[in-house]
Amino acid sequence: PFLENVIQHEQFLTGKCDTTFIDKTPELFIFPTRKDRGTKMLTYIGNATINGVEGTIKKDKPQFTKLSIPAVDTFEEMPRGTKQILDELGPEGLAKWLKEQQEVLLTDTTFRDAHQSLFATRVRTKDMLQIAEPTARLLPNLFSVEMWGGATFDVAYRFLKEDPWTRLIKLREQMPNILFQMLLRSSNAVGYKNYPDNLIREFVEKSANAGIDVYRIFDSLNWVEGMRLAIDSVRENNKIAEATMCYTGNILDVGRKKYDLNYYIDLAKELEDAGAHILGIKDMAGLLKPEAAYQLITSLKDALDIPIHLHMHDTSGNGIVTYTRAIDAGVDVVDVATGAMAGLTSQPSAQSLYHALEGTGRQPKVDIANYEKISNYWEGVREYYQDFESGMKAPHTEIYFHEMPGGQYSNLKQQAKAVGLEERWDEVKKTYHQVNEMFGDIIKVTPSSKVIGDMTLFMVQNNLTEEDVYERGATIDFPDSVIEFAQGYIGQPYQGFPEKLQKVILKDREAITVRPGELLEPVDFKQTRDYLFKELNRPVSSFDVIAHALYPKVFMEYNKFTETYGDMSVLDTPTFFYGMDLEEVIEVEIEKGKTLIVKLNSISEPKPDGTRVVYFELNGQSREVIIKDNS
Ligand code: 3PY
Ligand code: ZN
Repeated sequence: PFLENVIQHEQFLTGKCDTTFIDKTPELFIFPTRKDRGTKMLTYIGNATINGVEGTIKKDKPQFTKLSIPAVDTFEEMPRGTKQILDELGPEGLAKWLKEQQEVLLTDTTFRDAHQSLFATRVRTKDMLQIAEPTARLLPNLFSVEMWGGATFDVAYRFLKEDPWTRLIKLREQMPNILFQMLLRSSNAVGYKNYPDNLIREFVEKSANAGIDVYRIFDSLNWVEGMRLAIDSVRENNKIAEATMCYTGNILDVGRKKYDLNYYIDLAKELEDAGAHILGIKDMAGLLKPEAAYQLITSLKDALDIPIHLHMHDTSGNGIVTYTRAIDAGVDVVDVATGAMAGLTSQPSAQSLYHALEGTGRQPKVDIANYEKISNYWEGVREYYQDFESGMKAPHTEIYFHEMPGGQYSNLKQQAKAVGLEERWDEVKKTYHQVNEMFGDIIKVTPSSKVIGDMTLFMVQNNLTEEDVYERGATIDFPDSVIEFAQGYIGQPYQGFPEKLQKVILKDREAITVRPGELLEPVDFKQTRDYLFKELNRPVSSFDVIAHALYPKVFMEYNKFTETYGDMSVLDTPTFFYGMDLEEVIEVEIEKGKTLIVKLNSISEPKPDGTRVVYFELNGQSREVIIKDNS
């Protein structure tokens, strides 16, 4: 609106105006009032109070218990950790050091995959920051903290209305001693499609500068060609390339030949040759059974020189057994989550594993009492996010049948609910299995899992059988992600596409067999920066430019939000999700040393136009905001 007001008007600029100009163009004289920070924030709180927040259940603000933040001496010197080892020895030196350790090392995923898999990636930076320094001080022997990448990037902008780069930078300040790890979807970066090569390089360089040390790099079809650029970029930045193979199927099932032990050994060697400092094994659904883990790790230890890092989800309830067998076989690092954020679709519990390894000689060197303190904190925080939990209450061994990744389960369930398929969830899971077979039994992890998920919902919603797809395919408009998959835009599946299905989906479209990134125009960073500067009317960082290149729409909407309401990452989480109770008083530190005290006094009945007046006190002064009641 600023750009359209009177001083930009052509006629005004020529100077040829008399008073009729005002009469003819009254709209030019409506000037937006610039709201101050306090009013913007009150508008957000008023809105959350009256209308609720997307994804939460509209209800009175729940009463939460006070969080238990472990006391640490912040004046003491920070204990040394793996970050110092990397800085001193470099990535090769660190990998060598890792192989020499007698005990198994731990990656803690609480800041990333645990909440991605338990409650749709909703943990806000504020809740991480309060426990960051205590974690660094109380658990300095961790191998790494996985705290970025995967879905955290998108969800931060889209739903939490906060900047993921700020999360990285602030956490880094608080945790200078432990390696920071992220999940990088190779040429899909932290998105769902292929991006141009220069964007991947820029993303790796800038995230490395901002604090990422270990990159778990995977391709959603285990297609090594799709991973080379990411591996090379990480190496060029002198960071740790953990090239990763995704585990699917079951190597113990002799009837299922596609992904057998040899498949994984060959793939691992290819990744080592491609420059991996560490081999990652990513069991995104939790399908690796204990004996399979023993055989796999034993063979890989024989075949490779680099250390091995195992990641899994505990959906089946067998996670600790799998880990203990993998540790017997010599795995170097495993992924765990702090107890209160572990189990089910998340990672196995750090504390459970610690106790399970007593007397084995490979028990991790962590202070278990400290882990319990950290876990207590998260137990409280988890309550804030109750509305996003998937509802899974006990282990699901049916995972071995449908093979859905931990991170997808809660998401797909939400999506199914959104399109009215909640009652047919069982059918959705069965169809998911069937669609995987139709697609030739593919690796299922973001974004290939999304292809299977989208096709599944599409078939269930439209009551389509497999035969229908082949017989009536010519008249069916398949979901975009399915078409892109058939076109080769997310890469080449192992042993190729099933031809008949590919033809039905493609119709007269062409499929590619080269790396999609080769065909994409490079991003013009300068042009993006100029565009953003003009649009946002504020200084634009390299981080903004990358974010816009990755998700233009989400990023612009995020900016619109902050323009309207300000930076709401400063609010406590209960207020962010549920607004305020009548008579409640909260304190909001909007910047260091600057705190606003907010009291909600009353809310008027709706007026005929559907608006309500919300009466606050802000630092003792009355303030009112007008909010449209959407109910
Ligand atoms: C992601 O890509 O976000 C995953 O966690 C896949 O398992
Ligand atoms: Zn995972």
